[in-house]
Amino acid sequence: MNDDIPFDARIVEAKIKWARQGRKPYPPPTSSRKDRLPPGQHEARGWPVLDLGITPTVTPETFRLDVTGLVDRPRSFTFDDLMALPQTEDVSDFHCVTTWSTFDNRWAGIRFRDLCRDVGPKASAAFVTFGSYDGYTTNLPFDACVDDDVLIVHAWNGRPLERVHGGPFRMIVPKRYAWKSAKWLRSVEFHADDRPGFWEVRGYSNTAFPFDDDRFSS
Ligand SMILES: Nc1nc2c(c(=O)[nH]1)N[C@H]1C(S)=C(S)[C@@H](COP(=O)(O)O)O[C@H]1N2
Ligand SMILES: [Mo]
Repeated sequence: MNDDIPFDARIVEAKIKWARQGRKPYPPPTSSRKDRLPPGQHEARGWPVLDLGITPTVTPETFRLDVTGLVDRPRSFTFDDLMALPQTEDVSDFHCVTTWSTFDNRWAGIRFRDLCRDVGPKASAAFVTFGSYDGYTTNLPFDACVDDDVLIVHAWNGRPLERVHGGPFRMIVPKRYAWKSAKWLRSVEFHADDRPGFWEVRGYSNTAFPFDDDRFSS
């Protein structure tokens, strides 16, 4: 259970408790923008920071992204290697399980799909594990990762992605709760089998669909 990560136990214990109780952490929303707000969410002021209490220092010089597992061309990408892949922008909303959402985030980065073109996942690669510099992991089905809006981002609203938000590179997977979007991206591994990540083994939903209020595993 990632027991070697020196995470902040208070942060982790509180979230495990919610998962055990299977309860919604706060009352339902009163927002007028219900149409784009998933159940139980509210629009945050600013962009909150949420992680395990560890903020790794990763610079463009030291950054590496190791892509391994069921791929034809495994590769360790440098910062410049990633920036040399096709660049794109997308605007999306972001939903954290602790009930805050942020709207209209303008992301710049590389489509995960374009990274896949480079490494060539094998037909047997059905699941992906994202690994981070703080030791965090999260998992997704491969199919969920190749949507247009799934990006490896390096900028937010026209500015380089701040270190506290996972810079230099993090994942953004808008259709799932934010814990599926790994900050300080370090590795991508393709598997035939599903391997639950840090929160997924601690009572959080494996699927994590905000609009289904799909927060905890039953
Ligand atoms: N590496 C790493 N990525 C992570 C986390 C983490 O603890 N470590 N927390 C996740 C959770 S629970 C959330 S809500 C978002 C928060 O991203 P933010 O701090 O940029 O808002 O990052 C996700 N990605
Ligand atoms: Mo979260």
